[in-house]
Amino acid sequence: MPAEPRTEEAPFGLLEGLDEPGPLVGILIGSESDREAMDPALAELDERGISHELRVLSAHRDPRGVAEYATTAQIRGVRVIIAAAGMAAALPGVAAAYSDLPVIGVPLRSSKSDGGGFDSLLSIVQMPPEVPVACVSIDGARNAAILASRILAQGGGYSPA
Ligand code: RP5
Repeated sequence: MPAEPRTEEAPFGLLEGLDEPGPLVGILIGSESDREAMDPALAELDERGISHELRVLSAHRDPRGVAEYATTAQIRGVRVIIAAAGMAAALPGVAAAYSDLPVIGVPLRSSKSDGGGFDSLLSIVQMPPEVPVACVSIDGARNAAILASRILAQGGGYSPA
């Protein structure tokens, strides 16, 4: 009797996207509605000649997609992740949970929220011990890119155990 075809999904992070070399900076946004707010980050990275990619991945609507991206980013060559989201901004924290890369969170002022961006700011800075996320100001896309460039400029000298 022939073997049953395997139907279960491959464990995320093992196969997805590994054949696609990555840039130095991976930018994640939680929604298409966040794209415009991150334009200054893309412009700054372009200005500095730093390769980057932007993916729309929601921590709440597509948690598996975020996990897949974060687990494969480093092996693809990504060295810093910038993650931007508004409202209950779980995206930077989830990226940091699945990757040892430095993650810079950008809290966004969503027009759909009454929180003025403070909701997102608090969501990003209140990470528990052992899962660090750096956080720039509300709508601080440009500073996130500048910080990423400074991290990239540091080179080696230390390897985590
Ligand atoms: C967040 O909710 C997103 O990052 C965005 O800032 C906000 C609204 O998302 P949409 O409803 O516009 O997709 O998760």
